Amino acid sequence: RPIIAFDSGIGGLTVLREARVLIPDRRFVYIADDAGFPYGDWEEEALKQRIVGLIDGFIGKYDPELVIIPCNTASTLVLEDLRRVFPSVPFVGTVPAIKPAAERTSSGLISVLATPGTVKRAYTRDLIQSFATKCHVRLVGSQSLARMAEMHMRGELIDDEAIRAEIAPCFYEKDGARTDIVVLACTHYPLLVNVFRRLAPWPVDWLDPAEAIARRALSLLTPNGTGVEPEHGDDIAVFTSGNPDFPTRRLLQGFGLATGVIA
Ligand code: DGN
Repeated sequence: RPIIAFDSGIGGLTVLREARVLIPDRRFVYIADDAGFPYGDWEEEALKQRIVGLIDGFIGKYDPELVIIPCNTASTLVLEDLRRVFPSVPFVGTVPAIKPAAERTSSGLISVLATPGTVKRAYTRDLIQSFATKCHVRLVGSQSLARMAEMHMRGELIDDEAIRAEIAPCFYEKDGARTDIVVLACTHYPLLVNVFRRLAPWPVDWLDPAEAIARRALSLLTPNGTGVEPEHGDDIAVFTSGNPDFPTRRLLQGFGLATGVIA
């Protein structure tokens, strides 16, 4: 039984990359809802129905051992519904890493960089209330960064000044202190982290939750009795709801992922 990973596009590959390292003895099915991309702009009820419907189809087809939702915009909206609708399937979500950021910050000033959807969710506000009341947390919603991450991965040119403008609000000062952690609360953003580092007005810790999510997924699996790892090239299948040429084999190879079946 495979592990399903589901995102609106290629952002979830940043989590899949870690999951395949920690969990080499499982097959993965990666689903990119490219036709629904970007999720940040969707009306909440419509997006819920779309995601539950798509996941339903793939659960029926694959009978997965576990489903990872490496997408903050989806997880902060629909994780509770998914657990209720599919009670026998374990789900691992991806939500803004506000708790680890609050534990780690020295200045007490944190920013959360996410899609407009994640920024406005009650779930995100609750995380701040529960774990970061001693810190100052600034939520920064970007309309365009996820799209720019997709362009960057396709080898298209992206504009430094446009990116600089998107990340600029993350950097602020208060009582002589300044932001020291920016939470990457959209799985697309680690794809741009080197660009962020280059353009940042000062160095910060860019918090990427991918490894923590992979660890959580591993902790929910029962050990593989056979101990046999899937054949290289046969351990991942990729599905897109959009243009079948995308994600491309080249992109997967760039991630160190074996080439997949694109259907
Ligand atoms: N990668 C998704 C996330 O983590 O929120 C969202 C990308 C998008 O659809 N804009």
